[in-house]
Amino acid sequence: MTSKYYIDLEDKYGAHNYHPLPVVLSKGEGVFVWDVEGKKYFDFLSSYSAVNQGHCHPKIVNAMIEQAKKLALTSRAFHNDVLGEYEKFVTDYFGYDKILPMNTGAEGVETAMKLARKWGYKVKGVKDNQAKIIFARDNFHGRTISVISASNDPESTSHYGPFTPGIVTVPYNDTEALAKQLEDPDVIAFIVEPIQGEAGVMVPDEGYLKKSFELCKSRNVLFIADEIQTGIARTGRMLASDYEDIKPDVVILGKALSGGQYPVSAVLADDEVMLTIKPGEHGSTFGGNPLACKVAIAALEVVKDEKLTDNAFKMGEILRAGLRGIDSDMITNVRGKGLLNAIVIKSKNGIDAWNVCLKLRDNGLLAKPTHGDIIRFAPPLVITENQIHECIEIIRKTIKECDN
Ligand code: IF1
Repeated sequence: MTSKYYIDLEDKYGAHNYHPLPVVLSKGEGVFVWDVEGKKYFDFLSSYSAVNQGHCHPKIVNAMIEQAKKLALTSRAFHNDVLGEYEKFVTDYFGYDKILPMNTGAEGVETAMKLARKWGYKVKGVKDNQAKIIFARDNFHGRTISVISASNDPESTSHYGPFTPGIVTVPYNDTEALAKQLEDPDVIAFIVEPIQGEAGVMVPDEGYLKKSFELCKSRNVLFIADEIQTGIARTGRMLASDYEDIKPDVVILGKALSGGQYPVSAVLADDEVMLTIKPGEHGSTFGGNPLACKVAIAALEVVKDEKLTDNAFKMGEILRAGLRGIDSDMITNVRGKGLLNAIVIKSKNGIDAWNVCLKLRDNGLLAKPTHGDIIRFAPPLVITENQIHECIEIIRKTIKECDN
């Protein structure tokens, strides 16, 4: 069957809620994916930073298969012999008292919002139904109604109202605006991405996170980091928050927590916050299932065993230097941290970022444009130095083809 066959099937039987690059993948291994015609590509998206450990990492696949043969799901009505082991492992790994396991990123954010409200009423003493959560503008935290209630992107929000109340927004990278909102005693949390992914890999000024954290602390407000995309070695630190030596009150993880092998998300917090949620008040059929737990342990072990944090940092420096060395006025900006990067494309001869991505595809590298003019470059963190150089050459050659 050809690519066209599969694309037509999706078009006919699937909801039209995506506009994918026309390529149909059927196999992945490490930094590579293959399409149904057998063509091989470098994956420069990594499933939006879920596949940090590389596609189908044998250690993660093996953990999955072994557990799948034994016990996949108990629900939380009963205990299982893997959940506790995972909870100990992951809380030691990230240095928090407790974890609340969920499945998708959006659920993790929803959980953090509920947790923050509960803490606001039970510990901070805000009057019932008055709590407010601050978000940064241009955020992306997922697709559920409460989460899009914090969004200012019309694509995410229009015709999906009415929205969840108790949300205020401030400009990103603006601590003065944050300080002003924090004067409201009903504010209980600030939820922020350490680097805004969907906004186009917007890296804030150095010190922004630390200052924001300190402002929150001075007002008895929870600082909540959405590290779903930036966490688990992606930016060259285990968490992007580590760059500014802050320990968020609450951390939300997803994506690479499973190496992309299975939907696994988590909310981490210390007891003062986490123990405000009581039995029966929150949960999920699949959250913390034995399969997810084994996959996540393996995925986190791979990150340490293969020193992916260091590799992401080093390969990121080489990649950005290489991209900045491409002599073309079509590239107007190169930014990022570790292996979470983006270039900004100025259209030329009618060739825009989408066309550049089609040509990158033809030349063996897959990347996706966002906001019309930005291309994200985020390969799996297992990429080697030789491969990074090979990819810089593919990008250079592609830009040259577009730029004449
Ligand atoms: C899609 C972008 C990336 C996230 C952060 C929560 C979630 C995400 C910081 C929700 C999800 C995704 C989902 C994906 C596109 C994507 C994305 F382009 F929208 F911005 F990664 F860059 N917090 N990000 O980045 O996690 O519920 O999806 O598991 O197709 O919507 P989820």
